[in-house]
Amino acid sequence: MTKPPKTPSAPMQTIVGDGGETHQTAATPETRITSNHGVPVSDNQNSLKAGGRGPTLLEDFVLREKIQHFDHERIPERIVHARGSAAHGYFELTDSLAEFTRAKVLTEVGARTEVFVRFSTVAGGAGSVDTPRDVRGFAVKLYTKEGNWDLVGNNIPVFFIQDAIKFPDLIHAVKMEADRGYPQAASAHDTFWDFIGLMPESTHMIMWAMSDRTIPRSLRMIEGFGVHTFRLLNDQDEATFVKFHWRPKLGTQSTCWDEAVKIAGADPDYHRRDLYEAIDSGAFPEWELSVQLLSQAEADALPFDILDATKLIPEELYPLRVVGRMVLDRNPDNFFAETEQVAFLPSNLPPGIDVSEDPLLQGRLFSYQDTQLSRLGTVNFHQLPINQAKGCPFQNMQRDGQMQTQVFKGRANYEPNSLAEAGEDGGPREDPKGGYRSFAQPMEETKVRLRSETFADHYSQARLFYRSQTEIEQAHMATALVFELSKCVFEHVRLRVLGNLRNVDESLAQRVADGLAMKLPAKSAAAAEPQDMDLSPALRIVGKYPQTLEGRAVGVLVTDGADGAVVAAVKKAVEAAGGAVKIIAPKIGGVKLKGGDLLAVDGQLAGTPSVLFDAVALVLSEAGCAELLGEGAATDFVKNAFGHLKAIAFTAEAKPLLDKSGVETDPGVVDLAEGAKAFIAPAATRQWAREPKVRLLA
Ligand code: HDE
Repeated sequence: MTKPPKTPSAPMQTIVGDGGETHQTAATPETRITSNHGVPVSDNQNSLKAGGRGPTLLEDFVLREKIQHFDHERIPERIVHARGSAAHGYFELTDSLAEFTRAKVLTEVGARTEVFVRFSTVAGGAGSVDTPRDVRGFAVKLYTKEGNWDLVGNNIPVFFIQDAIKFPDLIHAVKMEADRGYPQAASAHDTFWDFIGLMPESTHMIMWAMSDRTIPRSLRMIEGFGVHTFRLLNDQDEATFVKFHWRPKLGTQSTCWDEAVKIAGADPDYHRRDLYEAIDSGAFPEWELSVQLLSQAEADALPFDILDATKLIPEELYPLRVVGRMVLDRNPDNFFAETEQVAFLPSNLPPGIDVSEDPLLQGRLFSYQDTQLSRLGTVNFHQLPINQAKGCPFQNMQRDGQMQTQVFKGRANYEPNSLAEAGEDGGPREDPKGGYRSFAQPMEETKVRLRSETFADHYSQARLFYRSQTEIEQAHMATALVFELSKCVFEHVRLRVLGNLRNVDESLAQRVADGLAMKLPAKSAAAAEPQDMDLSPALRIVGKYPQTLEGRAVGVLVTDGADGAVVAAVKKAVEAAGGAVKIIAPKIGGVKLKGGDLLAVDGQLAGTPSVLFDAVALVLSEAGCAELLGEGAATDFVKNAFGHLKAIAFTAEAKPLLDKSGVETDPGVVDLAEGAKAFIAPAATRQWAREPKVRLLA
């Protein structure tokens, strides 16, 4: 019998046993680590080596399995909408649409349908920041009783292009430039504006993209739109056109551009964290689902084509009918398994909801199924828990494929079959009555590659959007255009966009030209002469959102020696109004208040700038204030709060810091001697009247 060889002695040192790692609990047969195949692992700290100093042995299957699995942890990120954040919740129908549809999710009042919602930016990679100027994706998976319904929308009701065949070009143009690999998550560069200038159909979407809608304050404060016109089909298979809208309970709210840029540095996960923390704290975000319904005759009477995704239907013409509400009340347990692996398909539709012939939607019906194959790697991606139909069984004769997790029994893998006659299970059958039926749209056309003439008007709705905005919003749009075009190196690119803008509104084009210090070029030729439409105030956001502290956060800057009673009064008033309070101080360990009490601190001043709050209060001691006068983070805290049009409350001791930070008195600058309650109304909104004093707008 051969004896096991002794560990060969190393010339310098022999390492045996563990390296001093601490394990807080001892493993039991139930809690011990195993390999992927169930073999218990004895040592998770040391690989198997020839002696303490190696080399490592190929035989170490525990090491190999662990490393190999790690090597393959990433899957391809989404080609667009790569960066996203998601949550679980439910949809509850409040008004039946039974007259128009047989989809149970839209006819059973009071019934709750589980949902999973993923919000996203479009252009940046999965690791990019949350606050670039970008469209936000708003993808809702409703696990209905009749199969999954994916309403894969955006926070803007129109789109850049009219035909799916242009999508790869649009995305190539907006993403990082091909040779240099930048800019990341930004449309402000030559290739994007080159494409836009050459695609007048994008002008309406550009108006929205340059508005404050693309720099949202929170994912809880964005609208969602189905964008395309869909059809509802009732029991008699009669069709009604429908547009879907999600409206946030907290109102549509945005940041300031300068603020969004600074948030990107202060907290790249600003929106993800905000959503997670809100749900975690029980402040569940909520949206109303509304529809606009139109008959074929009503659609025909509109001055634009409802199959054209660059057009919206003004609410003033077809009011929104509220039919339900959606509440997000649970965070994902695992980001990868849920948020990353969720696969939305615009082709996921329950019986009673049908597509239209919108050429953009038609392309999407192919793209999403296809993209999952490269992202998730198998036709069986519908079996992943997050993608599975939950409201009903799913069964058919589709079999096998990579990562098949279902174990099918019996021989019935084809249909029709008569196996039941021999006493075997024959499997599921088609259901002509309850199954999905498409609208019987009459068709007799010539095969062409053409754009319908009814899609030719590219400017009327761009004009409608711009002219319907408040003055403040118009100034922001003009300023955003100046910013973006200033980042374009090619003069001809800027000129072409300016020529297009003249078709939208001459004064807008002039403002942008002035902001660029360029001469206005000739107006571009328009495929159809733009028309003046009745203004739609519903398209504004300023002045529309509720003046409330709900969903808002107030940062209270406190120093040693500050008056605890004032801090408590501010906290009480803010919380009573539905807001959240965070205490900010120079040091994270706590603040020693006047009288000696220790106040817990949520954020250290240098790492918690005022851009992270909707309003701020300065509760300082005289000595604390004197010290902060020499701290750039403190003056930035105040200066930025003022510049970003936020309410600022202060104690008398904080006055020198206000002065040093250039704060001028206005109704949003509140002396706490007037009582904490005086701070609440200004804190519930932005101080728009202050803007001309702090910023030169185009
Ligand atoms: Fe998408 N889009 N898209 N899109 N889209 C994707 O699908 C595509 C469009 C939207 O959180 C991809 O699973 C084409 C309009 C959202 O997972 C891809 C066209 C609207 C999301 C794709 C469009 C959207 C996507 C990438 C032109 C608003 C994120 C990964 C015909 C109504 C969903 C994936 C999520 C994702 C293709 C245009 C919204 C490549 C070809 C219009 C919210 O399939």
